Amino acid sequence: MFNLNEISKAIVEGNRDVVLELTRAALGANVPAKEILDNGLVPGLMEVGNLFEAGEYFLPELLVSGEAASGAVGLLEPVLSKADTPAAGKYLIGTVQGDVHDVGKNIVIMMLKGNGWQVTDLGVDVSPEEFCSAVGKGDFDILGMSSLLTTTMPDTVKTIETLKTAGLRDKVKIMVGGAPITQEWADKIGADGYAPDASAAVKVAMAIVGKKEGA
Ligand code: B1M
Repeated sequence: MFNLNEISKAIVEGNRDVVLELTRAALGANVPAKEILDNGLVPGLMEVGNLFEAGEYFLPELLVSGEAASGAVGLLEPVLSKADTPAAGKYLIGTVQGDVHDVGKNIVIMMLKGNGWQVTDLGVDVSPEEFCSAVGKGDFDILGMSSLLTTTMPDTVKTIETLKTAGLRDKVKIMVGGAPITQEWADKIGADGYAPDASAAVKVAMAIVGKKEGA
């Protein structure tokens, strides 16, 4: 049996080489990519967050652990993004302005792609104007905004307001997510959907366009 705790430990230690080596080994041992994420990478990052909050880790530690996790997520991409389902719809996504966290967003993207979504990723630190311009030019079913900081949550509202001003709010359904975001927040700002994690994001997206997962 593969010990995924070793991946968590290497994430906490910020040891990118070991994280990559163990992730490759886990994939080679046929451990499902979702399990590597849920029981290896994510718990490691959560522990890093706890150590940061406790004042034992600082920004450099967050950075190296974040980079190690991003590298491993890259290795899981071909597995998680492989879609054998019919086209589900078009999804535009980005991390809101002032926020550079993208590990969670990238996992959401992989899961969406793996379920037949065509995804356009605007990256991180995306301004309301950039979101708005992309919505105007494209024919997306859903716009998804990721926010990992309490200080950037209001940027989800700014984007919605900017879309309203441009007369584009009704052109697209809006989903929000990220650690500090809640269903209550989504309701308050008038978003059409909220998901606490990547698997739920796929379910919510499918429900929004009236399709079933894997259908
Ligand atoms: Co930062 N950071 N960080 N950080 N960082 C957090 C988020 C924090 C909780 C750590 C802590 O204090 N415990 C804290 C935020 C506190 C708060 O506001 N509530 C924090 C802070 C304070 C900061 C800085 C301000 C630190 C500083 O400078 N003093 C700074 C801000 C920089 C900025 O953005 N302007 C900062 C910087 C960074 C790094 C850049 C160094 C690095 C990010 C690297 C990267 O992303 N490429 C980093 C990291 C690694 C973290 C932690 C440790 C890990 C984040 C992560 O990847 N989690 C994080 C601690 C934590 O999360 N507990 C922390 C794993 C990931 C799989 O989960 O991103 O939540 P998550 O995504 C999930 C769900 O949320 C959901 O699905 C995903 C997969 O299941 N989801 C969606 C996400 N987006 C979605 C969208 C959807 C639906 C679901 O629909 C559209």
